This record gives sequence, C-alpha cells and structure tokens, in this order.
Amino acid sequence: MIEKPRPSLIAQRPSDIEHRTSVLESDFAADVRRDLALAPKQLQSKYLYDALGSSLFEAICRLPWYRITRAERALLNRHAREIVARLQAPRLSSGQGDESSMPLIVELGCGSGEKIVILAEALQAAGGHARVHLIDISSQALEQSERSLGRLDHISVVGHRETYEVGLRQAALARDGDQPMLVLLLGSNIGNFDMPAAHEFLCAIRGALAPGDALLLGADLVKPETELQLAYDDPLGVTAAFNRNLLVRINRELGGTFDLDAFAHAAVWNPAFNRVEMHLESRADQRVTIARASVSVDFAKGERIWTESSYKYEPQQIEEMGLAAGFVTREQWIDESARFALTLFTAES
Ligand code: AVI
Repeated sequence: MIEKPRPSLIAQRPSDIEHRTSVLESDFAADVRRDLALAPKQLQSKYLYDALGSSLFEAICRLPWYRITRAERALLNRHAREIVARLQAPRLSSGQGDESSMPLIVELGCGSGEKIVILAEALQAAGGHARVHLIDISSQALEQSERSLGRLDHISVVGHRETYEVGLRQAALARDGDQPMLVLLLGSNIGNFDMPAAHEFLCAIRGALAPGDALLLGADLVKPETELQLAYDDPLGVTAAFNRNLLVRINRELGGTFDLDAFAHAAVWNPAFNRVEMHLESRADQRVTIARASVSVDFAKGERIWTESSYKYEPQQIEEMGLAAGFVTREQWIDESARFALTLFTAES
C-alpha cells in the first residue's frame, strides 16, 4: 500500500501563489475595462466566482428549479462503476499502486467536489488508486473539494487555482509514463463557452490526452423555455444575487461605484442560439466609475451588461462536438426528466 500524500491545494510555491494572484487581479481590471467598452457591454462569467459567488452558486445547485446538479449526480451514481471500469481495467485490478498504472483524473471546475468523490469511491471499491488534479479559479471550491476527497484512501490530490487551460496543461505535465487519464468536464460547464470557444476548448483537452484516454462531459439539454426561466431566474432570487454579486465584487476589488439597486437581473432564452443569457439591466441613466480599472462608464436606462451564456444542446450535437475535436462516443446516458446528458468519450489516435 502506498502512503497517501498530504493533499496540497496549489501545486506551486507560496511566492508563486502571491505572484499569480496579483496577475489574476490585474487581469480582472483589464478585462472589466475592455468588456464594458464593448457593444453590448459585457463582463466575463468566470468573474462570478469569488467566495460569495461560489457559495451562491452552491445554493443555486440546491434550488428545486435548477436540476443540472441533481440529475448529473444521479447519472454518476448509476454509472460510476462502468466509467471507472473503462479506465484501463486490467491495470486497475492489479491493485499494486504502481505509479504508472494509477489513473490520473483531472476535474475542470471542481465545485464542491462531490461528483469526483462518487467516481473516486467507485475506483476505490474496485481496488484502484488514483491521482486527482482539481482545477478551479475559486480557492473556496478547491478547498471544499480537497476536504471531500481527503477522507478517501488511495487518492492523492493536487489543486490548481488556475483557468481550465493553464491547469490542464499543468496536470498533463504531471502525468507519469503511460498513466491513463480521465478528464471530467461536468455540470454543463461547457455550456458557458460560446460554440467556437467550446470547440477550441475540447480540442485543447484532446491535445492533452493520449489515444485511449477519456473525457466525461456533462451537458444540459434543450428543454421548455418555462423550465429554463425558472432555473435561471428563480423565485427565491438566488440567481439574481449570484449575478448582481459581480457588481459587489467590482466595487470591492476594483473600487467601483455600482449602485446595486440600480441594476436588475434578467435571464433571457435566446432560441436562435439555444442559450440562456444572464444580463444586468440598468434601471436608470447613470454613470459608474471603477477607480482601479481607470474607467467611467455611462449606462442608459434599460441598457444591459451581458454576464453569462448557458448553451443547451441536443444529444446528437454533443456527440458531434466531441467528434469534431477528435473524440468518439463510448456511452451517452440521459436523464429524460431533467433533460441532462452525460457523455463518455475516448480520444482517438
Ligand atoms: C456553472 N454553470 C454551468 C452554471 C450554468 O448553468 O450555466 C452557472 C449558472 N448560472 C446561473 N445559474 C447557474
């Protein structure tokens, strides 16, 4: 039996962490300045996830009207054994803990970590070991996932507080010999990329994999507009708070003067693109200054800031997206009631 390494949150030295954090902050100011000058005005959805934003997103996942998380968890519980069995079963069953036979599982956007725990438990039950790399821009999400995985034997954890692209590159570099790799892109996180960016991202994932490695993709499906409206503009106002918290964050971190009462949450289904858009709509003509982004921005009454897109797919479209990036579908499991799909791809040579 190998000794379980102490999980570390960031695979970097402390001085590097400080450096990376300040770089992330200056990126934030530059992105805000640039994106509020666009027409229509925009803010990137990755900035929704500060500590409070991550907690609000966790709360969204518990709302009765937002079904993605529960549907995906149910599919994972039902199929975890099949998924881990595909991680090169003969090598896993040796149970030797040999480094090169130990699968590398990389989760892009780990959230609270509960989904990867389902797979890690199934792997452990099958007598396997795994090295897990968690990639998230939220340190709170990384800490929570680390805690969730920390109680499992035979699982070592490395966290990367990075964007998906950078974290994936770092995780792939840590690969040992012909160690099999499984990348998890769950929770319909792919849906927050526009179509060209989603294709580019799937190609980047494929580029980090070797033939036979796997990608497990969770993606939300097209469903009636009334259900989507409730999921993205819930009666409790949690999603509205999640969206408006971005303005709270800009005020706090960049010295902004956003008046929260002067912006309303709006969720709009755009059928031409099969996406739900989140916006913040100005309730009045107003000027906002953001000191640390060196910018003043004028808003007309009714003008919107576009903060997020959540694309919804047809099952076949998900398979085609994988194919276009160099994957083949091994399985696709669908929750017909919540209209959510989990697709297992393998990388082709
Ligand atoms: C993280 N992501 C997949 C969520 C979604 O459904 O697009 C974020 C979210 N936005 C509003 N509610 C949830």
